[in-house]
Amino acid sequence: MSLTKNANVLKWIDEMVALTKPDKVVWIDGSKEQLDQLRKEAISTGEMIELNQEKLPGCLYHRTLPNDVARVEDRTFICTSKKEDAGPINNWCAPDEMKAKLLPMYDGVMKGRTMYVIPYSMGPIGSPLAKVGVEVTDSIYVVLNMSIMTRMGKAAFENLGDVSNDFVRGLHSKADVDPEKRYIVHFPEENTIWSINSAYGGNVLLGKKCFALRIASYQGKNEGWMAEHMLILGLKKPNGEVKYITAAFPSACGKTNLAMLIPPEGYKKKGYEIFTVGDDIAWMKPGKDGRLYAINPENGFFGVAPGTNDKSNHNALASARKNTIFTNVAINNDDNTVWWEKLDKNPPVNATEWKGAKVNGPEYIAAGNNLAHPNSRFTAPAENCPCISPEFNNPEGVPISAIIFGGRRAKTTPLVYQSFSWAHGTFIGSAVSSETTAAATGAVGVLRHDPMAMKPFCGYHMADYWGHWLEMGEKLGDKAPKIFNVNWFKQDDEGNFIWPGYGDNMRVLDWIIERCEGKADAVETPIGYVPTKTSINTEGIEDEVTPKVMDELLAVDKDLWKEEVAGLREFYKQFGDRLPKAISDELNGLEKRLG
Ligand code: OXD
Ligand code: MN
Repeated sequence: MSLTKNANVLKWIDEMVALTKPDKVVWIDGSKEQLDQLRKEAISTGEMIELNQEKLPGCLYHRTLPNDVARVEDRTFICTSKKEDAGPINNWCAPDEMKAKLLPMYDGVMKGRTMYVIPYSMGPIGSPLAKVGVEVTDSIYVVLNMSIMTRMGKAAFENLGDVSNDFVRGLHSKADVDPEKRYIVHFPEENTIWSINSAYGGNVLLGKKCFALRIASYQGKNEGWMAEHMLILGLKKPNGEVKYITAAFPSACGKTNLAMLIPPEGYKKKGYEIFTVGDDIAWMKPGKDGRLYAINPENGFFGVAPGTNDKSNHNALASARKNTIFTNVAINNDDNTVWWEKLDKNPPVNATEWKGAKVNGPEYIAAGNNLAHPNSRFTAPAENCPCISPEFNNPEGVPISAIIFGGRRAKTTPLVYQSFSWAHGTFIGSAVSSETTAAATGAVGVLRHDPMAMKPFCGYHMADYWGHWLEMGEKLGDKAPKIFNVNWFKQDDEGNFIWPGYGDNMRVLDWIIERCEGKADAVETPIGYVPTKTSINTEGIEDEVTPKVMDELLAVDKDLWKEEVAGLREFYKQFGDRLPKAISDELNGLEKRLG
């Protein structure tokens, strides 16, 4: 039975049914009974494995095919009617041509299968910043993940009403999970996403990267708001005041860890606390008071498991102890629990590795293998997070004081610096580059430009996107958040990280908030305001972060920066005359200051 009278939805569902020809159509109402039933069904077919229900209540395990373990950027397309609107760093195809290619693949693809119709809201239901999507899929794994990652079910339709056409249409079929026919396709002008031949999260949970970043960035440009690849955190000060920060880092560079940071002892004692609003995506819009407000459109965390442990992210681990779906991690067969690299120092002897083979964990690792896939994931409900913000469901969002950019850089980029202005901050965001990670297929550890951490996620021309940033800055004026850049990954000549990171990143957040309040000290350098040698609090880590190490962390090496400028000049060339003048002015200004 359909859950809505909205004629636009009903017409589109009819079309999708006529195209994919499922045996059965099931509307997902979001009820516990229905989800329990689907869990049972997925366990009975082997699609999901039930984990130890005493140690991990409500937790399930899923394994994807070895050819389907990460986002496929080379098969991801932005199909705008004009090629130039997709820009030089998106794959583009004319909408008609792409449809002509994909329609035969979708034709009858759900024969013998059930089509699940998933209504969902990105953002708290009733929020002026929230938006509705409907995903049809032939995968229970998708339904169960969407039930964690979004506000899913009947209530989302109530938000849409009976007449609105403002919903994003997502069509997914795992088809034959054939990598040669895998496509993740966006039609921003039609609010439409088509995904086929994948069953891996980032390619199939269409509310996430496809809607909340690619389609939403396009909507945001047209409607005067911003969709960003950013975490959102609240920093509570000893006086009880909470300041909110967003931060954009490329995939698998520690957004989830920063969002759930536990402050060092000294800070805790003084009364500092960190609250998580979001770990991956922020939608931001000017509020009535002229400040920039952010919501997290998601309702859960799709986090990278390897590297997550009690020290790196206690709160993420705690979030993934119940009602969580694990994908492509290893199983400890002794007690039917999960394991991944760096969870602890005791890989299970009686293990099943991520592809499904029974192995001796320690021996398997010693032979150079991974027990869990490097991009294996946990899908955990936000409500499980011990430090979830009391404002998580606030429909108005939270006011942002600071925006942070960052990436993995062994050299060049100091621990932290502040931009001179919003335009300079936009330039800094446009200039982000980072060493690649396992979140996408392709080589790992290669330096690539990843502007605002949005390279794989911007749904339109990247230079126009920078133009939109500049316009937003003009609109916000002196109420605009201050913009910073951080680098937790600086290395010495032997390749050791020289900043402790994790909880100690609190020290940098502290400096950032104090800068916003006009308190902390900084020196003006050619690249921006860098902390003075003593303005980052190192109490408790003086042995590790000696004054000499701090010098290295804060160094601005002019020769390396001149190379950076040359690299950027080359990078910007592809944007031609669509590159905003303010960005090239900033680059010229930097070059001049470097002398
Ligand atoms: C993610 C990603 O899954 O950025 O969040 O790849
Ligand atoms: Mn991400």
